[in-house]
Amino acid sequence: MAIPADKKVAVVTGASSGIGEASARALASDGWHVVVAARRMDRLEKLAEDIGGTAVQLDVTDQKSVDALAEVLPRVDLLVNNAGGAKGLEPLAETKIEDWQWMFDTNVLGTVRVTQALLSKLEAAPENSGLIINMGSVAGWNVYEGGAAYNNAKHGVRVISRALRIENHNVRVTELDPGRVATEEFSLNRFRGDAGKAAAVYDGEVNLTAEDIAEAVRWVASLPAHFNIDVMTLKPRTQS
Ligand code: 8X3
Repeated sequence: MAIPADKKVAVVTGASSGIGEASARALASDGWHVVVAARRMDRLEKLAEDIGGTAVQLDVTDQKSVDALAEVLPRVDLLVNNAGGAKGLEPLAETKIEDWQWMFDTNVLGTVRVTQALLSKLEAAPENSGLIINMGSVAGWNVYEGGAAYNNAKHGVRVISRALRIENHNVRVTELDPGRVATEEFSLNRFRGDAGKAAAVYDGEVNLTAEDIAEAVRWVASLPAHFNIDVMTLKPRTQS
């Protein structure tokens, strides 16, 4: 679907599943025109059809792909930098450098690339209402065994949120930091496709769902332009 110029436009990266998909659905139900962006077009097109949004293929690790996204957007009122993920859970001594590179390229540089490309459009939102929501993690506050690379990357996302807030007063910046959210793909990716290990993380636990996080996205995005939420930590009741 074409992107209307007379409706508030939200861009959600990593929208083909999990928190990204749920956020896109929640925002659409609140009246946003949602541009869903990710690599997997088959899933995106179905989602866009469901929510009356627009699907755009995006690889946040590829500058050309990010620039192409910016080119098709007549306006942007909200950017949800959600693309990212974890790969591996080995002790630092055994981590693979290519896993670090992937985690930095998606979580950190992906957030920077998309933010840089869309910032002027966000700045042009009416009455300085432009908003960026960065998907951080409790991993950006803590260090846990096997988390060295992912912890680093999510600490990096937090630095991006803070730097933007200091440097740019025309655009609001919120960081959402989820804890344990039962999202199959996140865990499968972390455990390199081992479905048993991926599921075991959530078994017998109280978990949040992607829809819980999407509810926070929807609420933050509904706030008036004078109101900025800096950081929200979102955890299931039993997660310390
Ligand atoms: C994912 C949450 O606790 O696995 O960002 O690091 S955690």
